[in-house]
Amino acid sequence: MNETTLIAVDLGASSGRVISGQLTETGLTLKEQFRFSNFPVTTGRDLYWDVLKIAQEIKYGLQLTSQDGVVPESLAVDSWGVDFGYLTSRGELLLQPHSYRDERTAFTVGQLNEKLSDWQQFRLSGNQPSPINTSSQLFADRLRYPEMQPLTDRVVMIPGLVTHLLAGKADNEYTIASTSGLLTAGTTSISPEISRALAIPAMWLAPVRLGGEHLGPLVPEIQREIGYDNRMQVVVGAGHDTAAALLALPSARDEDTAFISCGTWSLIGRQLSKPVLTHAAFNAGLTNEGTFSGHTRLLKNLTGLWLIQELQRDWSLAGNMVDFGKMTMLAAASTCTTSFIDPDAPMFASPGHMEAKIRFFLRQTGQALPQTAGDLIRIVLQSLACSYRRTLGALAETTGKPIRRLTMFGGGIQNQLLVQLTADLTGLPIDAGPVEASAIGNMISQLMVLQQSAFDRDALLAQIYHPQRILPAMNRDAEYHQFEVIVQNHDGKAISST
Ligand code: ADP
Ligand code: LRH
Repeated sequence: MNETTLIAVDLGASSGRVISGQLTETGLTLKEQFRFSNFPVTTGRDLYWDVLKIAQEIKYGLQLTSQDGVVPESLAVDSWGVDFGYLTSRGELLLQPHSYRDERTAFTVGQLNEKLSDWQQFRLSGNQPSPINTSSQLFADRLRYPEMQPLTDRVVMIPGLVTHLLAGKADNEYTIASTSGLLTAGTTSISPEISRALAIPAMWLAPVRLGGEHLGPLVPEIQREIGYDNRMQVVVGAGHDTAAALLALPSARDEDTAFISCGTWSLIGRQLSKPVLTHAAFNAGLTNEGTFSGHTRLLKNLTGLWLIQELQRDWSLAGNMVDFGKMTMLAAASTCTTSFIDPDAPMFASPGHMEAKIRFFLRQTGQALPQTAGDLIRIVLQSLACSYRRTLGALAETTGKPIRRLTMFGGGIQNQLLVQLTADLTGLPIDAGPVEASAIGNMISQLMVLQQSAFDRDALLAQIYHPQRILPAMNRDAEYHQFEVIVQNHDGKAISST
């Protein structure tokens, strides 16, 4: 195997990172060259992503990489799902991209449902209907900005938009497009029924590329700015962060294993050969997204460490900076094991006032209030772990196969309390790692594109995949049942339990 150096630009909803990876005979060595914060910017009415700042930060990260003496062969971008930008035929960005947390879709969801019911959306696309989906956002924008329709030439999802800004070229890749709510389930085609019903031109997003592709070098001005020549090629790899991560996880392919991606969101699912389009999957809130090779990730999008990020932001605005490591320590010292929130209650989805919202939920449900910051964090973490158990039950039921093992990855596994609580609450052994699964998978997808059949993924994973095994340490069934009662009473919905 020749030595190869790759760069993964991994964009999360809380931070972006530029990571270099050196592939040698003995494995893949990662180096985080630069990490920058990323959060939605409010203008009062709207919530946007600052995509030019993201591009600028990536360029800075690439400059640092070049100063570090790294000479990469290729680069690919992966990101969070669903969000996008509108491009004119001259390649100009028409509108600052909205964040999926922007509330404009709340005003048009009724009209959307008149065109397509939730069940129709699910049956056609395999995606769980949601106001955050690209389809819901494009529909809302069509009503809000009719003047933009004739100016729009293409709609590119975030990884494509970023490569467009850096390399002057863009394509929508299958894994990221599979989060849009617009593809016919399990295919790369825009659903004609959805496109027609919502009046979203299919040609805006098409063609959707399966298996990635080679795009070309960065634009010459950016090469000069960074200090690279045009040897470094931009590749379309696995565009969606979760799909990228699965390429780095051999155990995610095992029949008896479910994965939990721990970041701003928690994504809980299994890899399958084809989409599950049953009423049971729909009612369980599951969604079918795509893998890099065109198979299915059946999963549920749950609120994740967003709650912890927002508590941290609340407190830092009040002058109390506390890092994630310290937050975990405070929670570990808390004895507050009997209060719970429903992390997916709609009130927690929007930014701001997270501590007040959690206290409101606890008061509303007649539970003990936290006495310390550690209690508050502990309540969030144990509620997240309970919501994982709840979803695993639904996933096992829907797929008709028991789950005997979990694989957890993403930044959130650095929170060892969350991982242990997940093991305790589910009673399942967990293989935790790697933290940077998305970046590793991003690099693997580049090698799949560049080296094709000469690349042996299994051999590489055998060298580099060394997860930490976490076993259940105590039975927390009583806590779980208490969580179920709280959640059930709060939203009045039916539950499925393990
Ligand atoms: P995203 O890709 O969505 O931006 P990440 O996968 O980077 O998210 O995960 C971010 C989360 O990981 C943070 O919100 C935080 O809760 C958790 N985290 C990061 N570093 C640590 C740490 N040192 N200790 C505990 N938790 C951490
Ligand atoms: C997680 C994720 C998830 C959701 C969300 C918007 O990073 O990709 O799959 O779609 O972002």
